[in-house]
Amino acid sequence: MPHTLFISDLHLTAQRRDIAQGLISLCQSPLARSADALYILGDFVEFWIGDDTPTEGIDDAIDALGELGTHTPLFFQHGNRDFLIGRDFARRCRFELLDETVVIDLYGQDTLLLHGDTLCTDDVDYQQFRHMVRNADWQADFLSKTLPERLEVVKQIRAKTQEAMTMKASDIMDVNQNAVVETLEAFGVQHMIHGHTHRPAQHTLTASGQPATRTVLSDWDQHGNCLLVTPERQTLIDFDWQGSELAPY
Ligand code: LP5
Ligand code: MN
Repeated sequence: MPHTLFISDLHLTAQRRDIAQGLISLCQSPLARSADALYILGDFVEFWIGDDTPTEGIDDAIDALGELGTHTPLFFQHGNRDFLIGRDFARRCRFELLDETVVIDLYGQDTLLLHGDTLCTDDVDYQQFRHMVRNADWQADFLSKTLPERLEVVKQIRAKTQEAMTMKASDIMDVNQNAVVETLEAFGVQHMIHGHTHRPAQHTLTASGQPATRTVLSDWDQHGNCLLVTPERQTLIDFDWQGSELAPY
């Protein structure tokens, strides 16, 4: 059965060896090795401060992904944690870098793929922050710093972010429904898959006066997760770190 897989929000880090094991299990699964493609829709790692970011402690998982890439086409979209992933790391992982919003033909259904943070338009503070850190000059200045300096900047930003998030209502850190519909209509599609919000679900809505769907991928804090798409259906699969639930496929 032809199938395509989608994952996001692993937040891979040396401090979470269970998540690394989950990715290795997925990459070694027959499901992944027989897929038409695997798409990673951002926040693959906990943070990325340039392609010289140390990867000790997760090298085995990264190398498992790169090995999967010799069997299965891999695609990657930046998230708000890893928008600095560049060509060197992409080459190591054997994934193709995608634009931040793309439309793919998914078994005859044009489907919009994006990380999802741009849909959280009620979070004005975040959107202003995003505008700053996505600026090419700002990034060039940041990347010109030494690794220790960049690590210190990220530490400061994470502290400020976590403090800011405690003051935010939960709903402003979810997508704005108008932004969802406007984005679908702007691209002239009826289907969307994204991550970022850590609120996995398969939503139905209306866009351009027609039925539409929005599928939200799960984060990997408690378990592995992938969206399995076949010509017939979409299924969000939670799996344990050994990938037990992937076996029947
Ligand atoms: O990441 P998550 O899901 O916890 O929260 C996001 C938004 N926060 C961010 C910030 C990142 O987590 C920071 C770590 C990224 C490191 C990799 C990039 C390193 C290179 C560039 C350095 C920045 O994305 C959070 C949203 C939340 O999603 C839900 O959508 O609410 O947004 C915020 O909390 C942002 C704050 O509201 C405002 C910004 C505060 C920090 C400003 C410091 C600027 C000083 C720069 C120093 C040079
Ligand atoms: Mn995110």
